[in-house]
Amino acid sequence: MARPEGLGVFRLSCLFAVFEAACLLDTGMLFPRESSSREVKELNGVWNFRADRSPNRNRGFERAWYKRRLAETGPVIDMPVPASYNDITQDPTLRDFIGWVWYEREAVVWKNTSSWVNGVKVTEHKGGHLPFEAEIGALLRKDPTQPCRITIAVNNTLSLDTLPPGSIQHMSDKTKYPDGYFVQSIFFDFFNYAGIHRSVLLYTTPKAYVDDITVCCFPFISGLVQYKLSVRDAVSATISVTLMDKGGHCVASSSELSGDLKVKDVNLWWPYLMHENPGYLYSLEVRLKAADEKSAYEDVYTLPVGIRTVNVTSTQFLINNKPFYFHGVNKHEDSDIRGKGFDWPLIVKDFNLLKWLGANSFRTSHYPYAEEIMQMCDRHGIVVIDECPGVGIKDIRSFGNASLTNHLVVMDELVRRDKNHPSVVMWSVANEPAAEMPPADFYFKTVIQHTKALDPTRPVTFVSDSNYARDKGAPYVDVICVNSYFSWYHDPGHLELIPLQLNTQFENWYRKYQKPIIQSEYGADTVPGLHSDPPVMFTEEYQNIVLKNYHKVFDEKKKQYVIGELIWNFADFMTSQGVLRVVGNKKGVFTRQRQPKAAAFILKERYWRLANETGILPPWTKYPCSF
Ligand code: BDP
Repeated sequence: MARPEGLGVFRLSCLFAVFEAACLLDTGMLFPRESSSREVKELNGVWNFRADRSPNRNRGFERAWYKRRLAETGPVIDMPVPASYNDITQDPTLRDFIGWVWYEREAVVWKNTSSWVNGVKVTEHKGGHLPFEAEIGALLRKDPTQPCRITIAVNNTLSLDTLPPGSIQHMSDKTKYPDGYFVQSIFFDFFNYAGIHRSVLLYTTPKAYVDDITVCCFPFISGLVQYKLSVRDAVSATISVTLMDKGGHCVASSSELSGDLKVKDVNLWWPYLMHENPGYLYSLEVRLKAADEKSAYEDVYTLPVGIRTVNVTSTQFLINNKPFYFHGVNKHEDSDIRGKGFDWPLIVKDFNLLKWLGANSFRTSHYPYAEEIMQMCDRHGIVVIDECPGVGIKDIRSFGNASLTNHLVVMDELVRRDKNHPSVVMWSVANEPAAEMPPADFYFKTVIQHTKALDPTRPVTFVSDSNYARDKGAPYVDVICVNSYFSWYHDPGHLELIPLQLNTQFENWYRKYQKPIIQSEYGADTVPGLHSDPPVMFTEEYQNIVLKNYHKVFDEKKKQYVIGELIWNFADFMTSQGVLRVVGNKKGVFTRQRQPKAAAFILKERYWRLANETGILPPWTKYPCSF
């Protein structure tokens, strides 16, 4: 579509990971949406690709591969976007590649408008899983015949300061390793997939535009939405804010940059299985009109808004002032071939499986998931514990100032991206850090307090390993999340010990902190089709008994202060190779191909029963529902 010259601001938005980048934290990060004033173009598809295999992995920069077509500086292969590059070819060295890889494609921006000045660096971003964007309007030149060339360099090298941390080991023993040999050590249990995992979008706004919207609902106040807008490049602007219900009827409006919208007879946002109409979303339409000496500008952005409150007491988690029990899963962004690449068929299948299971929640273990997934959660009423990539913080050098600063920036980015999702009810700042290390206390106190200051409306947690010291991080959080693997990593094979050990775990944590507790992980590796009675480890029967023994204790403790249970894991997933992993982690209740193991049926029975027992599940959705 043609845009009148001078009105367009073009932005290249990468909803993915990786690459060093300067992302100004004072700008908004609204998901690019089309409207009468905005256009969005997906740059997904097949890109040209080359891994920089030079010894220092730096040839691409030294020889300025971005200055010309990638195919002119060396061989290229086809690479789908979005996808991890690791499992796309038969080449084992690409699967395990560490360093810079280069992506490139050409795109016609919009018919009859300008193309980009190729080869000019527009942005860089540090850290994966969170979006970044660059304004490229200034680089456009009037040459409608030339498509623009977009080059993106991506690097999966981790350091002790990155989130997650990792480290490179250079092997100097010439009797064992060839010259220049190095490996990357990681301290987390999933394959370090890399590449452009999420969509690359090009979008336009008018010159003056709505840059950010923040909506929030405060505990105990029903039907009140507080909002705040930030606008760019509008010297004087007229604002109109309209909150519309599903039928498009205005239920509240304002003409201020910030304020309260009070909704009468409000349709609250409810979790799945807690209400007959879960995931109710209003639309907040923001219209900005501005003018300068040259032109008049109008921008329109519509944000889905769910109205709900969240609150925590010493024994309960309240959504809309009603007790909410998390019966859900931990997930990974992971599947065959595409690795961590975003894939709609997979996402929709996973949501169908979640609903089949009767799961009302998940934790984004161990990094932020694609924004489209968060939008699905909003629409379907799936409650989310939103975790940052603070996984595997195990080395004492990862508790220094550089890491801490980076962790605070990542929390800024995560909150900025996900603050408006009603499905997000809690932030998780880390998974199983080495909390017994002395600097951990100051480190997590700082990160947790920072997160609370960023968003006073949501509780904060960090996920503890039951193994580790119990006094780091936990004093500052609102909800205690504990992972434990009784009869698996502790006393393997001794299923009979689960009730005693789990009971002790809960009692110890609650006695010390008087805060509600979520069992944020438990489970057992299970090779589908492997059977044994009496049960032995790795069989489907063993996984079943682990679950049942945990469930007995949950049933007792949920009468007191246990407010949720999240199985590890929703589906089997890929890990690095090692003697403890047989082609990945097999603790899924579904296989990696999303077929149920026997445990999935046990979980399904339980979750539907739990939903019924809360007494708020309306009769027309009673188990076995429509499945
Ligand atoms: C937990 C970790 C998780 C692992 C799991 C396991 O949080 O990332 O995958 O153990 O070992 O401690 O299966």
